[in-house]
Order: sequence, then structure tokens, then C-alpha cells
Amino acid sequence: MLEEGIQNPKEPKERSESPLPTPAELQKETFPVKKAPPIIRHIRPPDGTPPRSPISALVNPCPRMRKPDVARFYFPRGPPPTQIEIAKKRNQIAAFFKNGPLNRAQFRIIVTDVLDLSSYCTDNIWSKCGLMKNDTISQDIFSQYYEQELEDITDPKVRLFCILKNDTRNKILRENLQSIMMDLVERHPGLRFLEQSPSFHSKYMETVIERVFYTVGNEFDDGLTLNMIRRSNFYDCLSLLDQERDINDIFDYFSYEHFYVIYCKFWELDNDHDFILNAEDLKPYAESSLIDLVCERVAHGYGEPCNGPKAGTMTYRDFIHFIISEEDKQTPRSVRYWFRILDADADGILSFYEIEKFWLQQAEKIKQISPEEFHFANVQAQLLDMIRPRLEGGFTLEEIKQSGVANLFYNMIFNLNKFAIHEQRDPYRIEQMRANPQMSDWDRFAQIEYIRYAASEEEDLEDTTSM
Ligand SMILES: [Ca+2]
Ligand SMILES: [Ca+2]
Repeated sequence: MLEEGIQNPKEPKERSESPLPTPAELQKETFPVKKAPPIIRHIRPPDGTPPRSPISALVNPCPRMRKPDVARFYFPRGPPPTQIEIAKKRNQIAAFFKNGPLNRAQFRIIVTDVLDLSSYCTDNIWSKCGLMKNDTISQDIFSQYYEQELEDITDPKVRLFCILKNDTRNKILRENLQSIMMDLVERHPGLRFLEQSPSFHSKYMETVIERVFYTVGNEFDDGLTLNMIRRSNFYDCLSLLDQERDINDIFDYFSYEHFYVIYCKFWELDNDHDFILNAEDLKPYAESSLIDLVCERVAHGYGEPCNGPKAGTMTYRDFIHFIISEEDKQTPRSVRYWFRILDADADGILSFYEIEKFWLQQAEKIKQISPEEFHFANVQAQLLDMIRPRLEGGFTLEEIKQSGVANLFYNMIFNLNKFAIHEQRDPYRIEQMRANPQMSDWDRFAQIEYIRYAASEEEDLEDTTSM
């Protein structure tokens, strides 16, 4: 047996009678003696073509396996419609066109009843079909577009994305929402009063579009993807526009009152009205409740990149991101916004030496209004109590997000007024939260401020009439 094991492998050997290999044979088969790995032949490609992978030039010794018959379960565009559903939709479309081509107003019923989209998307379809505003649409033109682009989609959010997206980028850009906004300003019953003030149309439209990009998109600001649309409530809010006559009841994106508050807040800070703010302009915001260092870092784009004409300046759009982040510190986006403001060395950890720099300015402010002294050690203990971080030296973004008290945490570091309001447990505020639990911090802020603006306008009016 031992001799067999060291036998020259070139010599033919007699196999044993046993149907099973001997231990020595087994050993040889498992460990072939110093067998070199096969050489990969490099095939010289003809000039002008890139080299091919050597593997693909060799004959594959393994026969190709047949793919197992597993039912497809992931459909990026939603499960496909059945033949019955396809036929039903085609019949529905044919019925709407039975009297010939339709104008834009007549076509809206197809957008809502067949495509299950907001009627305010009509103009996007119109331009996808290559039509001008005053053209009519024939059944042939629409069916060609519909069968090619929309027929296999059952998820209306996917349909919305396909109608709005920029075709070359496969994303929704700001300009792709423009026609929805123009139609909205022209037709929505809740915006009739704006007819007399065309100068505000573009600012209202810009504000709504920016709020959509702030809420649905992300900081990379590279357009809205299908997944972003799917995860968001944008489709639902657009659909609400056809049912809700008071646009102010649609808090997300479209409320005119919310726009009014954002615009007035900006106008109050922008003294020279060139629609640009710097850190100095920002400091009086909300009765100067933010510390200077925070205002400086906001204007320099540490929270989110700013688009002003020079470093340290913000546009109206940048201000929208700032004010929503400031007034609602609980959303994932605003938690990130303020984390970047405070994480001065950008290492992903909010360390106590960073927090202390901001706190020193906060402490100065406290000194001006209160004889009581607050030591950083106490603040540190309170912050640790709120978040309970894993590391000793600081906090991670995820920990602040998960804590559910990001607003308190941030306000304690840099917004004295807001922190004091929480500490005092303002009964009006508690009542407001109880009455409208569905409202976000932003919604509550916008509501209170709008009422305040409306009241002061009425007071002004009374003053002028009594004079
Ligand atoms: Ca300015
Ligand atoms: Ca840091």
C-alpha cells in the first residue's frame, strides 16, 4: 500500500478489484503532485479595439446551466397589468375620444380618471406628446405615447415619475415642476386672490418647488429619483390639489400661508432687498435667538451648500432650507443640517470641545438675561442624559437622530429662546400640540407666525382708518 503511494504517476497502475478507490488513490486524486495552475492565454486584440477578457476567449468547459423557472417577484415599475386591465384602460381611453380630439381642459379627465394622476400634471403630458398649449390631442397621438411609456405601469407613483422626469437625466429637476406650478397658480380656487398680484406668482412657485426638493430630495441636490418619489408623499399631495379647495390645508409643499411666512421672514432680514443674505443679516432672525457662530456657519454653507454670489452669502432658496431646518429640528434632513453646522472638524463625531465653542456664546447670552450661572459641565451632563451616546467624547449623527429629542439637544446648544420655551412648558404650545398631533413643528410655527402677521396687518389697517 505504501509503495503504491509513491509510485510514479506516469506508470499505468493496476486498479484494485474493489469498486472503491484505495486510500492511496484517494490521496493522489485529492492532492495532485505539484500540478501547475492552467496558463491564461492572452489573445492579442486587433488594433483599435480594447483588450478582451482572456476568459471570454477560452471555451467554457462548463455547459451553461438553464435558469431555474422562478416567478419574477421584483418589478421596479410595479407589477405589470394583466391583459384584461390593459384592454379595460384602452377602452376607457377610446370612450373619452369618441367625439374626436380633445383640448387641454377636456383632456384633464383622462389624466385623473385613466392615469390616476393630479389634473395639474396635464401640461407635462401635453409636452411629452410634443403639443403646444393651444393644440388639441388626438387618440392616435395619446395612444402612441401611452402605449410606449405608461401602459405597463400599474403604480401611479411610477407613472407620475415618468411623466415629470427629465428624459436625458432620468430624474426630476426643478424645471420639470414648473408647468404644474403655473397651472396651479392659474386654476386652483385657493389661489384666486393671487390673480391681482402676478409679481408673487414666481416666488410662490419657487418656494413650493424648493420645499419639494428639500423634503423629497437630499443634500446632493442632483434631482429627484424614482425611489425618492416612491418614498415620499408628493404623489398624494399633488392628488389632494384636485379635492381640496383651500390650498392652505395642504401643509406639505403647497400651503400659501407657509409661503407667506417664509417670504416675509426673508424680506424682514434682507434690508437692501437684493434677495441675498449674509451672516450679519441672519443674526436678527427670530429676535436674535441664534448665536453668532451658528449664523456664520449657516451663511458659509456648512449646513447645506449656499448659492449666494460670493462666499458667506445665501439666496432665497438657501434661506428656505435654513428656516425649515431651524423651525423643525426633528426631520432626518434637519438633524443632518445642524449636525454639520456643529461638527466643525467634519469627522462625523460631535465632540464636547466642539459643542463647548458654541456653548460659550450661548452662555454669554444667558448672562445678559439671568443672574444664574450655567456651567458647561451641567450642560454636558444634560446632553449626555438626552442622548446617552456610545462614545465618551461625543455624539454621532445616528444617535442624535434616534434619540427623538434632536430639537432639545440642538436648542440647548445654540437657540436660547427655543430652549427656554420648552423649559417653561408653555401651556398654549402644549394645548396646540394636543389639538393637532398630526402637525409637524414646522406646521405649527408657520400657523402661529401667519396668525401673527395677519393680526398685525389688521392692526395697521385699523390705525390708518382711525386716523
Ligand atoms: Ca440683502
Ligand atoms: Ca467633530
